[in-house]
Amino acid sequence: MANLLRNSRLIFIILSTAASAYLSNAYALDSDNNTSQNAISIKDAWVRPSHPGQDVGAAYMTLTSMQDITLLRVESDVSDSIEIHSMSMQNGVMKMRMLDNLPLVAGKPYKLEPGGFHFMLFDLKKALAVGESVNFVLYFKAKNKAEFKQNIKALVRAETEHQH
Ligand SMILES: [Cu+2]
Repeated sequence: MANLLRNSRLIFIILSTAASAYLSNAYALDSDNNTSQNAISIKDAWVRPSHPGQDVGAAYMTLTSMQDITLLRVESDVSDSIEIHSMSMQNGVMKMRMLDNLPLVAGKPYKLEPGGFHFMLFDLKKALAVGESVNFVLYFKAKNKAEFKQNIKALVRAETEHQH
C-alpha cells in the first residue's frame, strides 16, 4: 500500500511537471504570436540597388503595429551600421535627421519611403543588385518593456515611377 502511494505520488509529480511545461510552452507560443508574429505587419520592404564601391544604401518598408510599440534598431548582414532617418523639407532644403528610435502608434501604418523615413545602411559590404533579397532584423520594445525581434526579407529594386 505504501509502495502504491509512493508510486501514485510520483506519477502525480510527473504529470504536474508535464502540465506546467506544456502550459509555459503554450504561453510562450501564444505571447510570441501576439507580440512578434501577428502584432506587427511589415509590407513592401525594398532596398535601393547600389553600385560597386558605393558604401551607403537605403531601405524602405511599411510598418503597422497592433499595439503601441517602439522600433529600437535595425540590423542586416549587408551593413555594419543602420540608422533610422527622417527627412523633411525645411525652408526649401531637404534635411535628414537620425532618430534614436521610431515609436509606432497602434493601428497606424508608418510608411518608410523615398523623401521620408528610411533606414540608412552604412558601410555596405557588397553591391546590391536588382532582384536580390536582403535580410533585416528589426528590434522592438513593447509598452510592457518586453523586447522582441522580427526578421524580414527586402527585395532590391529600383524606385518605381509613382514614388517620385
Ligand atoms: Cu538617411
